[in-house]
Amino acid sequence: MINGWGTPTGAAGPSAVNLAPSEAATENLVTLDIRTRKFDPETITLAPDQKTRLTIINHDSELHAFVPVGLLSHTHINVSGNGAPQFGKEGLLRVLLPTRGQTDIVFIPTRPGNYPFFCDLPGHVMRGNIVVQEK
Ligand SMILES: [Cu+2]
Repeated sequence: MINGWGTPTGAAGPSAVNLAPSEAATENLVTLDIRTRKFDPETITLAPDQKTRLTIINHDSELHAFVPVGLLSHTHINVSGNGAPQFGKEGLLRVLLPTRGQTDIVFIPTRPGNYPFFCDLPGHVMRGNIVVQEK
């Protein structure tokens, strides 16, 4: 895990029990599956300013990449899972997902717009769009 958001501390006290479900409920869970060299779904719509957990799962028996264009630049993110994230000056460049690999990216989309994503491995024609709705 990189850049933790502050996982709940404390064990089974009454306040921890009450806090955990409401924390989880505020997270928008989105799954992006990769199967037979396709992203599913190809279009993802996100609400702005809402904490989002994007789970990318590679069901294929070959390597794939998730390359987001613009969406996650200059954005604080939290990446976990067995994918290999690669970072540049502007933030996350791409995540390489091994066979049956999974990566979770937690972030808050703040800029409404249309953000393409694709897989940049040679010969793979795989792409999709993430739409962040207007505020
Ligand atoms: Cu691919």
